[in-house]
This record gives sequence, C-alpha cells and structure tokens, in this order.
Amino acid sequence: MIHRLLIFSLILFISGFDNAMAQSGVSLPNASASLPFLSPRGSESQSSTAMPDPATGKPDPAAQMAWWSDARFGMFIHWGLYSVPAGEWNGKTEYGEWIRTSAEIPLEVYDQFRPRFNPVQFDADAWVRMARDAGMKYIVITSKHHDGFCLFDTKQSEFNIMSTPFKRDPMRELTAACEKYGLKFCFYYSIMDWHHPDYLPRRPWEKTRSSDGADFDRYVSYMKAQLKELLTNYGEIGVLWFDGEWESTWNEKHGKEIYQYVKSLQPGILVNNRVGAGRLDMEGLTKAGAFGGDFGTPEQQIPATGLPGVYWETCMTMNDHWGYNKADKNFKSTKEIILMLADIASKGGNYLLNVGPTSEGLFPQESRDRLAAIGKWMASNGESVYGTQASPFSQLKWGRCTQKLTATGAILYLHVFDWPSDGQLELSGVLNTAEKAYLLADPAKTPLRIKRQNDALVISLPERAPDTINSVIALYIQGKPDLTDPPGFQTVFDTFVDSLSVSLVSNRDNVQIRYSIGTKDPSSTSPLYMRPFTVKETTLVSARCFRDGKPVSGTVRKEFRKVAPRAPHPVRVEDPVRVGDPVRVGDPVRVGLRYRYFEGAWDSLPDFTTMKPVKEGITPGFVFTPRNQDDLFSFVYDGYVQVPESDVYIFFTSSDDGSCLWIDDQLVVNNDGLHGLTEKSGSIALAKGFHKIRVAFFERTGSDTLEVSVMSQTKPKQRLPAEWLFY
Ligand code: FHN
Repeated sequence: MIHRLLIFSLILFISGFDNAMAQSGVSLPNASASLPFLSPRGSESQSSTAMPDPATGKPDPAAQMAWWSDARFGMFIHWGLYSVPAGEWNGKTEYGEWIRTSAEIPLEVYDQFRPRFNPVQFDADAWVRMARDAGMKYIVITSKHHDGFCLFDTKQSEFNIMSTPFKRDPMRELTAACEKYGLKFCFYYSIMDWHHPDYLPRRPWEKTRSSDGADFDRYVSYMKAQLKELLTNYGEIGVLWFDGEWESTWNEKHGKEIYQYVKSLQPGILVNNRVGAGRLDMEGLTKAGAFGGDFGTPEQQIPATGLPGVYWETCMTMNDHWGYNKADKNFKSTKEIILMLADIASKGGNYLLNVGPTSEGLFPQESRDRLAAIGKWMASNGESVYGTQASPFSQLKWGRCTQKLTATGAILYLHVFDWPSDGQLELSGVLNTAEKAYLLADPAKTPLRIKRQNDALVISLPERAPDTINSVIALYIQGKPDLTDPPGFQTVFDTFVDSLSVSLVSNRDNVQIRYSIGTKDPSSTSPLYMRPFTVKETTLVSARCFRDGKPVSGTVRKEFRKVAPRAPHPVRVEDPVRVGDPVRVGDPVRVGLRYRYFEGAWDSLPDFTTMKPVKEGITPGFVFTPRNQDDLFSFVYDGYVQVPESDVYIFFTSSDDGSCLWIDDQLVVNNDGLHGLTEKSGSIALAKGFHKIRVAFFERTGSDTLEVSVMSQTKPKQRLPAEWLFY
C-alpha cells in the first residue's frame, strides 16, 4: 500500500495587481474576506533573538518574527555587475539583472563588466539614511544574484567585488550604517548560480560550456561556505532571503539542510520560503505540505485577502526592473506605492520595495524622489503601519484598516483613500463602543465627533482631507473588534450524491448561531446551531449570529444541491482488484495508465490529436518518464479511475507548467497555461466504479511538476492513489 501524507489544502485567492492604479483613479485589488489576523503576541514588539519558549525549549516563532512583523516595510536592493550595462545589450534596452542569460552573454564576455564596476559614488550612510527616512526598517541586498558575482569579500571565489577597481566591501559599510541608523541588515542570496562550474543545470544556450565534472554537492558546500562568511563576518543579520530555488537540481532536502545550517550560525535569523522547493511561483506562498521557511514571498503582487496565521512579504519593483535599467522610466507613482503599503499592511503582510542602484553607486533620482515622498507620509502616519495587524473588516469601500490591540481594546487605523464629500465617514458592522478618534496628521489630536447609527459608527470629518493620497484616522474602541460578520459555512462541498454534513462557524466571541431552511432570515426562535447537521435533499440554509436573543450579524445563505452521479463504465476486469487491496507485484498489468510522450514548445496544451507521440506505453502514475529532455515536452495519460463509492469528488492538479484533467471526457480541472507551480481544482459526482480519466501536462522550460490529487466527503485530500488507476 502506498501511504499518503494527509495534505491540507490552503485555498489561496490571489488578485493580480490592478493596473487601473496606473491611471488617475486608484482601484486596488479588493481586500475581500480578511479574517482578523492577530499574531499570538499582540502588538508589542520583541527582539528577534527571542528567549526560547519554556514549553518547548525552542525559540518562540512569534517572538522571532516580532521585529520583522512589526517592521512591515523594508528596502530591497538589486545591485551588481548587471548595473554596468544598465539594461542595454546589442542595441536592446529591455534587460535587467538577468542580462547575462536573457542576452545570452558568454561568461568571458560578461566578465568584461568586472573591471568596469567601480561605484565611486557609493555612500552606505546615504543609502541607509534614504531607507530610514522613507520609513523602512530593514534592508535586503543582493550579496550574490543569479550571475554568481559576489558583492562581498568572499574567499570562496575571486568573482567578487574585491577583484574590481572598487576593492571595498560594500556589505561591511552597509552593515555599519544600518547599525548606526537602527535598521536591520539582511542578505539576498541566489541558489541558482550561472557562473560557478559546479552549479547545474547550465543555461540551455551555453552549448559550449561543458558540465563535465560539475558536482552539485560541491556547489552546496560552496554555498554553505559563503553563507558562513555572510553570517559570521557582518554582525547580526535579520533575514537570509533566498531566491533562484526553482531549478530541478534544488529540492526540499537541500532546503531544509541549508535552513538548519543558517539557523545554526544565527539562531535568531529569519529565512524566507525560497530556501525550499515548495513556493507557488510568483504567488509566493508555500504549497500545502511543503517546507516553507519562516515566511512567504508574493512577488509583484498582493494577496487578495489577509492570510490568517501566515507570515508573508510582497516584494516589488518601483519600475519594471529589479536591477538598474537606464531606459526604464515606468516608475509607480508615490500614490500607488503608499496605497499598496496600506493595502499590504491591512492584510497583515510586509512590503519589500526595490531600488536598483547605478554602477556609480547611486539610487536613480526617480527612486530617491519616491522614497522622500513616502517618508513624508510615513512621518505622520507610520504608527498606522508599524506593529499593526490585519484589518478585522473584509472590505471597506473608502479605503483600508489596520489595527493594534491595546490593554482595554483596540486602535483601528482607518486609511481613508476616498474622502467623504459630506464629511461623514461610515464604519459599518462594528458593535464596539467608540472611545475617541482623531486624525494622525493632526498634532493636536483634535477629537472627531462619533455617533452610532444602528450597526455603524459615523465619524464627522473636516471638509478637506489632510493628505491627498491616504488620510489616517485613529479610532479607539473598547474590547476586541466585535463585527457583525455572519457565520461561515465550513463545508467545502456544495453538491452531494446521497447526503451532506453541513457545518457552520463563527470566530466571534459570545454569539450563538441560529439557522433556518429556506430563504427566511433566522429569528431568535430558529434552531440553535450546536453541531453539524445532515441534508439529504437540495437545501437552502440560512444562518445568522445572535447575542442575548438579538441578531448581531447579517444572514448568510448557501444552497446544497443533490446531484445524480455519472454512471460508471462497464469495464471488465478479470480478477477484480478492489480499491484498497494491496497492489501486489505481478498483479494483472491492468493497474496503471497509458501514456503518450510528445516534444515541442507550447504556451498551452496543444491539440494532441494532430500529433504523433515520440514515445508511448504504460506507466504506474503521473510521472515524467521516459523522456528525452528536461524541457519542451508533454505527457498525456489515459485510463480509468475506480472510485470506491458514489460521491462528489474534487480533483486537483498542481503543476508547472500547464495541465488539464478530464473525467468521462468532461473537463473537470483547467490548469492550463504557462505558469509556475499552481493548483486548480474541480468537482464531479461519480457513481462507484470505473470512470474514464485523462490528464494532459506540458512543460516549457525551468522547473516542472505535476501532482494529481483527489478528495471526497469521506476521503481527505490525497494524491490520487495508484491502485485507483487502470488502463
Ligand atoms: O529571478 C529573480 C529576479 O531577478 C529577482 O531577484 C526577483 C526578486 O524577488 N526574484 C527572482 C524572480 O522571481
């Protein structure tokens, strides 16, 4: 039998960044459904070298994360040899820090930038002051990017800054400046290394650069030697920000080893999830069940909702490049950046905003201008960002909210993007008693009038907003936020074959849930929800929260539909191998799938009916063997899935790149397209027995993954068992 890890799925809703921001109006992604995100420790900040938790003897994760979580805002710096060409090569000006690979520059040609890298205008104090004055609390700088050039004095390779005319170690100067100005100093370190002879794979276009003799384990030792230099020569380091973990030579085992090694050198250091191999591509969070370091790393995007219990940091460029590109003038406006900072903080995340310095050692003027303007806003409003937790509200039409717990209740920081023309700011759905409110930009903290209108607090505001971008009101309330959020349905399924268990939940204190069948709002005499209940026919359930016999929420409704399962296929199997029987070696070869293997370059799944497979045969499951190459290939798997009982089944594919899954020729999962590791799902009602299954997958370049999972009412999410598969 194949024992399966119970895999809990973290269903993520990620909104791309709304490019309407680029126009005059501002429309950030909606901050939907963000549940209260309160780190277990409240809002006081603690040192990152937290005392071990007496209960476990291990460092308390929340205490270790405290400085970082309180900081909320940091500076990313991408600097290296690539700043010499500044994005230009052979007349093209579209490059950045990937120029060596994107422009296919051979090692010896790229090395010509080394004698030209002499940032004589570099001033560590000036850089750190600009970060500090922008309100940033930490700096993450590329100690080594993918090109392998080391921006620090390393004894492990001569390909470093000491072999340039500069002959100074900027990391030493920056760590001293951070110490002086009170910022945390952090290193970015790329696992992928296009220079080191032992790193594999080579770039596909490096046809003449042999990989003979390359020893990846020796490369990992090189990494460890450099990490030791970084973590013993530059004082206390806040974060090791790994990157470049997506190629096939890196895996979770390496990641865990390096994570432990880094922690052994500096126990209080934080490590991002890119040390492992389970990052969900640019969405940046960690795949369910995978090793994720200390925090997730969405890139160039902001999660659509808060992610309770998840530490995460969005990293983002100011223009369109990480490394300096002299032609790239597409800088985000100060307004966009400030609104994104508020949006991210309102969801409990950190914002790592990038600067790409020039080869002279200067921040581009556009970056300096924005940093100064952001700093001006932060000077008045920083307390509404630092040490705050995610909004308790799922959505506010006029802006965002961050919060801090106090001894008697909470401070709600209301970030008002759209100032009410009538001067009346309505905060709906909050039942707490308001103590006071004032504008953060008002040094006198002039009290603002607050009145209650049903379940809303209405704050009277001055005619003119103090800030044209984001004016913040501090609202003090008694007690933890008590919102009129309705209860939620915990039931993942909304269709069923025979019956379905319906469960409801509310994370509010001192409320009862009452429910009714049909469209009527539950009343104080409706059934009290005590435990899950079963429905056997299509049923509309309405639910509401009550307190002291009175409704204290709106009504939430959900229909649970009874559906007919698809009839099974009359597949004749000589010696029926029942699902769950041990799959013994030598069983009839029926257990397995037919596969067809194709080669080609696609951006989405092609029409395979027009193509002749390169190979075909039988395979035990969704594996990429046999194949001739690591990239540009596709597999199509066909057969039958024997489901153990009639039920609604949710199928999942988690793939990089695209995949689709059909049952009985019906498309159930569409996860097609050119993308990193992404999971999609779909459901279908199936009668017990055999049903046709087809899974198609394609890989363009880079990492490749295909995982097919299934869950039903009676079976938790698991990889689709091999013994369910027949051909
Ligand atoms: O390939 C890198 C890229 O150059 C840059 O460093 C970003 C920053 O997070 N990380 C990788 C792309 O995901």
